[in-house]
Amino acid sequence: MKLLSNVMEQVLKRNPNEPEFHQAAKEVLESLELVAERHPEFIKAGIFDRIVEPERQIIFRVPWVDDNGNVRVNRGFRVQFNSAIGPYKGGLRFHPSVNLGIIKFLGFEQIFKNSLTGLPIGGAKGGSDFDPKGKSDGEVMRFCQSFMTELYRHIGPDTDVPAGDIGVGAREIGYMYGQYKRIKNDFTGVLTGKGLTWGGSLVRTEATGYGLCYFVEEMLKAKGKSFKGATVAISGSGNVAIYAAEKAQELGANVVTMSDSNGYIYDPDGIKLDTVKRIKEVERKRIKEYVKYHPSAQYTEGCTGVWTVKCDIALPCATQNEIDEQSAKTLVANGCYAVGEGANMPSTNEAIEVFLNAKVLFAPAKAANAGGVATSALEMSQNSMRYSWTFEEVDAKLKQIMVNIYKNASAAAKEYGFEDNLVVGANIAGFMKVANAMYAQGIAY
Ligand code: NDP
Ligand code: 2IT
Repeated sequence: MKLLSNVMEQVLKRNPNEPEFHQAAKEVLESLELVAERHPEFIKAGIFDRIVEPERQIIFRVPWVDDNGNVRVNRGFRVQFNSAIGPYKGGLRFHPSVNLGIIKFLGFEQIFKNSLTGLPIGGAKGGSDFDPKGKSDGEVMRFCQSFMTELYRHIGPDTDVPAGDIGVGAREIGYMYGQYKRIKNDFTGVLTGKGLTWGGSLVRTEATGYGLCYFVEEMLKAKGKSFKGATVAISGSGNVAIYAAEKAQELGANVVTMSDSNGYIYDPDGIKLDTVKRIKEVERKRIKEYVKYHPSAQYTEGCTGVWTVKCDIALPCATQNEIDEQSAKTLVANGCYAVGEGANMPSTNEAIEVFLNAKVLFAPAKAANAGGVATSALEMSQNSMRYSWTFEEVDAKLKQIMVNIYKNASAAAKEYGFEDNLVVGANIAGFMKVANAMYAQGIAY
């Protein structure tokens, strides 16, 4: 890094103890060095210095009462990173690991991802260190209500539109939407991922996983390959993993693994998704339950072991940094020829190097998992029109968006001399639109 090394230095200095944010910023800034060279006007206008600094960061107390009458206190976050091309947009994550640095890395990634969708949405992320695991419905409801009692004043259908992420699904969106509506007396599209009878969009539940497979299929097609007959390893067993598995199977793949933070299952005959959906979506139990129903499958403790299973295509759909350098080397040694990132930043920067050096077809998260937020933006459109499209209409739009993202990322990679490097291509294509908008809108003194 030459032109942008001072920007990275400033990120490190100004944001101590935020390794995930440093990692995300480094990957993007390294990709943008040539852009900086070709666009001195962006340097002069401080675009790079400004884009790494969130427009607004909100941290708040979330007190709630558990089933035993004890007062509990969690911390809530909303980082409104960039609004150059549209209202802030991005999910809410409820997980005990959540801290400001993690929300900042996610919000930063969201700027470029949202830009890649081609739809008018800015970048944001939020969440809490609340752990929904083991909590009753009543506890989750009271937490969500308390969280929204503060968050509501910072969001709005034309200001900031949150959605789900890890630990936030249909149930949590429902409780938060109910509380927002009660406080504001407004029935608006302030959240996405809503239920289908109260403003939600068809396909939003499936969108991230389906979109991931549409993207990967396009990437494979360019090299004369496809999902048909391929052995696929998937990590995670949440929203993204389940619908990635569903679409991969539909496209003819044999999906052989799924996991959670405790361990992974291996079913050489192909994962039975009905069982996974029942365990995870209805019963909210652990993935190891799967082997009770399918004794020919194996369960192994420890989640990173999933990458030792031989596969053609790997779809990491759990969490950040779940594939390190060693796991990447194991995947390559076992013949894996394509990786599609369903989770946000699931590969470390060292793992990405391994994949790119081995000429593995690599679909980076901010391009490959953009189908979720793209469909959220389609939900916003439908809410504005007070109208709903059919499943087929939304699905066709999602597919077209994913194909376009692939085309734009691969064209940008080629234009800048990095043919086939979708990491660089996605970063540049996502950045350009935001940078041009920031440039046009001037600097506020
Ligand atoms: P869910 O909460 O539905 O599922 C998360 C899954 O990942 C669970 O199986 C969970 O296991 C596992 N997981 C979570 N944390 C860890 C960890 N530290 N180590 C190992 N496994 C872990 O979340 P989603 O499916 O929505 O999200 C998965 C990923 O996809 C995240 O990176 C998210 O940011 C990203 N994403 C989500 C989108 C969406 O629309 N939902 C859109 C784009 C990206 P356990 O139950 O044990 O915690
Ligand atoms: O990481 C993501 O893109 C999401 N969690 C989805 C965000 C959204 O607003 O739908």
